[in-house]
Amino acid sequence: MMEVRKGKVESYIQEGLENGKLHFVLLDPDDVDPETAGKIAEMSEEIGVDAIMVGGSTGAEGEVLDNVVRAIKENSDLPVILFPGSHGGISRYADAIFFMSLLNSRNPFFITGAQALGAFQVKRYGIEPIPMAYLIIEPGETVGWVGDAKPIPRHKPKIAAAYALAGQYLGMRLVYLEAGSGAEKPVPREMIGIVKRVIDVPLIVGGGIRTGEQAREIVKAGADIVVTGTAVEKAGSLERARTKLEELNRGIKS
Ligand code: 1GP
Repeated sequence: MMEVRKGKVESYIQEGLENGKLHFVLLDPDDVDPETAGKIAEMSEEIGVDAIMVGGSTGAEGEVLDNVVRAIKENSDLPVILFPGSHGGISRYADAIFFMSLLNSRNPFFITGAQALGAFQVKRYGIEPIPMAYLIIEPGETVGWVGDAKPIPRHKPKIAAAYALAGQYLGMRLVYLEAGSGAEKPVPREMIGIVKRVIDVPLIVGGGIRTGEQAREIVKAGADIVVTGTAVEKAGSLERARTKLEELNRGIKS
């Protein structure tokens, strides 16, 4: 894809989607050191990944977060999009932030509270905010627990669709279905299909996607953007991370 200009990450995503499906790699600063993050980002760019997301539910804050974002920026031209667990997950070195609301949280802090606490910082640093509806699907894993979500049952796709459409009507320009990082199984295909049929904004799906075949199925079901994290982060070596990235990217794009 083309180079991204500052403040243009959302249009980069939109233009990318005109030509096909996108693959975003999530790096959690609590799990990867800056050097490894830089190398994975460099590899990701070579392989054809479209953006790097940085964030996590625990410990992805302050200097630890800044150092990972800087290492990624130094080693690749891919846009870096923050994926914050709260207002602590903001780094001045990032290009954009998924300004997300965990719509099915029971705790207003994760729906509007953290957003209010972080808003001035986003403005001060000139980070591009991209409004996004964030929905936790069973099992939800750490983010479901930390975010005090009432995870949407896997066999209730219409509940997910209703929340997704509400998100769109509230003005959010992306919808993210999240099974939780490291989930045993990704979001069910039927749920992805029903949500996709109902909304008009791009659909992001992540959590538990480990193989190229799973990624292909997720795209076939209707996802526009696929997020992979654990499969790459925990590959065991950089060489294996490259092989895994290639496999996942092929699944998404072919
Ligand atoms: C988590 O959806 C992302 O927020 C990625 O999940 O780590 O399971 O790939 P995985």
